[in-house]
Amino acid sequence: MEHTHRGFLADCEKEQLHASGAVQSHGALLVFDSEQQLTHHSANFLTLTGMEPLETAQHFQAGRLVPAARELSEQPGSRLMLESGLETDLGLFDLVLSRGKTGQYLMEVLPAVGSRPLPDWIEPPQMHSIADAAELDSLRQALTRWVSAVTGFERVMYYQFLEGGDGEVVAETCLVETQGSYLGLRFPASDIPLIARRLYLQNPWRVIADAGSEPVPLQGSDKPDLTWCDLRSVSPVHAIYMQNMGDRASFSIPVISGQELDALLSCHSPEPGVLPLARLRAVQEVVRRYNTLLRDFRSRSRVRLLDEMTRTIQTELRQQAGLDASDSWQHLSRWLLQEFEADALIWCRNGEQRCAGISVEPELVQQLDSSFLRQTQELVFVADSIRQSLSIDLLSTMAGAAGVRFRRAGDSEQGRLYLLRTEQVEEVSWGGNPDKPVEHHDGVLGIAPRRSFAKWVETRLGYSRPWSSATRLKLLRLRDELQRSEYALPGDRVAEAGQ
Ligand code: BLA
Repeated sequence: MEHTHRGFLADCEKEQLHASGAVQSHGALLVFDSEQQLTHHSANFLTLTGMEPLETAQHFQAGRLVPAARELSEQPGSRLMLESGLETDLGLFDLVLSRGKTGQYLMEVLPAVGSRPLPDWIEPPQMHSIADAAELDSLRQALTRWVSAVTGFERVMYYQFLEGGDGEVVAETCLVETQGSYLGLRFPASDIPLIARRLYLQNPWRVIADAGSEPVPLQGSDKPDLTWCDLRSVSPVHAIYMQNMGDRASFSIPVISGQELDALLSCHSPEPGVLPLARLRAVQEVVRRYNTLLRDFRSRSRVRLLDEMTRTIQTELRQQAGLDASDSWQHLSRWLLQEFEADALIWCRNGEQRCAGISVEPELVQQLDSSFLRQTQELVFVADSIRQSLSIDLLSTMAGAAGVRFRRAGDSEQGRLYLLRTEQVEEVSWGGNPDKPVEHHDGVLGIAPRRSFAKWVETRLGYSRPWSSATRLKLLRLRDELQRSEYALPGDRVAEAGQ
C-alpha cells in the first residue's frame, strides 16, 4: 500500500475558519469599524453580560471602557488585554481588544472568573539555557508537567511538528492513568490543516471551551474577520475530532521558532470550561520564554554544526589531496560514506563517474542523475523514499538518496555527488489509522474525522533510515568547500591531463 503522499487534505483547507460568523458561547463579542461604530454583536451579549450591546458600545466610544483603545496600534492583530475591565450586575469581565485587518476593533468579553477549577500557581521549571538535545527533552517534559499543574488540564502534550507536516507527541503529562497515553504516537498532517496552523502562528493561544456546545451567531451585515479573535467558533470538524478523542476543552499554546510553528503545547480535558485570562497569560508568558531559549539553542546548534563541518571538510579535502590518485579517492569516499552514514556513493565530474560502497544499479543512478539535473533547480535534495519519484520499476535495495551539485573553476559541467541508503523496514506508531483522517460521511458536515485514535502500527516499506535534519545544511557546506578549495579532487581535468 502507498503511504507516502498523505499530506494535507484539500477539503480541510477550504474551511474559512476566520469567517465563521459565530463565537464560542463562554464569551461575548462586539465588533466596531475603524471609527468605533458598532457593526456586529454576538447574539448572547445581553444574556452573558447583562448589558445592551449599544449601551456598551457608547461606553467604549466615550473612552470609559478600555480608555487605552485610542493608543492601540492600527497594526492588524495588535491587542490589549484588560483583566476585570468591566463590571456589570452579572459580575466581573475580562476584556480583550484587538485590531482587525481593516482597522476594526474586536472586543471580547470574558467572565473574569473562569469556568474550570483554578489550581494554585507554582513556579515554572528552571529555564536558563538549553545545552543539548537531552536538556531539550527534559525541559519539554518538565513544561508539560508544569502546564498541567497550573492549568488543571488532565492531559498536556508537547506536539512536535515534523518535516512534511505530520506531528508526534514527544512529551506528555497525563493525570489520569487510565486514559492511556499518546506519547510517541504520530499523527498525520491533515489533523491540523495549514489554514488552522496559520491562525495559531498569529495568536498567543487557542482556547476551546466546549467542543460540545453550539456556536453563537454574530449579528451584523456580514461576517467579520475573526483571525485575531480567540472567541472564534470552533471548526465543526475539529469539534467532532475532539469529542472522538473524549475531550470537551482544549488550550493550545504555539511554540514558534523563527517564523514557523514548531510545536504546540496542547492541553486537553474531558470537562468543558475555561481558565481566567490572567492564568492563560501567565502560562503563555512562560512558553514565550521557552520559545526564546529554543530559538537560541537551535541557532547555537546550527553554528556549532557548521563550524565543525567546515573544519572536518577542510581537513579531509587536504588529506585526500596529499595522496596519489587512487588512494585519494579511497580516502574521500570512505570519509563521505561515514560522515553521511550512507551505504553507497556516486561521484560524477567532467564526464567521469566513480562509485563507492554497495554497488548501485546503473539504471537507478542514471534516473536519479537525470531527475536531479533536469527536473529541479535545487542545489541539494534529500529523500527518504525515492522509488515513487523515479519512473522506473526497478528492484533496488536502495530506498533513500541525497545529492548535491557543485562546479569548480575549469569544470566542463556541474559535478554531482549522490549518497544512497538501503531500504529499512520501519514500524511507525500512529494515533489512529492515518489513511483514514476522514472516516465517515455523516451527511451534515460532509467530512468528519476518524473515530479511533488507538495506536495503529504501520510497517513502512520503501524507506531508508531517515536522513538527519542537518543533512541539507551539511551538503550545502560541502558544496561551498568543494567549489572554493584549491585542493586537487577526483575528476579534476588539469590533474588528469598531467598524468
Ligand atoms: C485543530 N487539530 C487542531 C488542533 C489540534 C489538532 C491540537 C488545535 C486546536 C486544539 O487545541 O484543540 C489535532 N489534537 C490534534 C492532534 C492531537 C490532538 C493531532 O490532541 C494528538 C494527540 N482535523 C482532522 C481533519 C480535519 C481537521 C480531517 O482530523 C479537516 C477536515 C481540521 N483541526 C482541524 C481544524 C482545526 C483543527 C479546522 C482548527 C480548529 C479551530 O481552531 O477552530
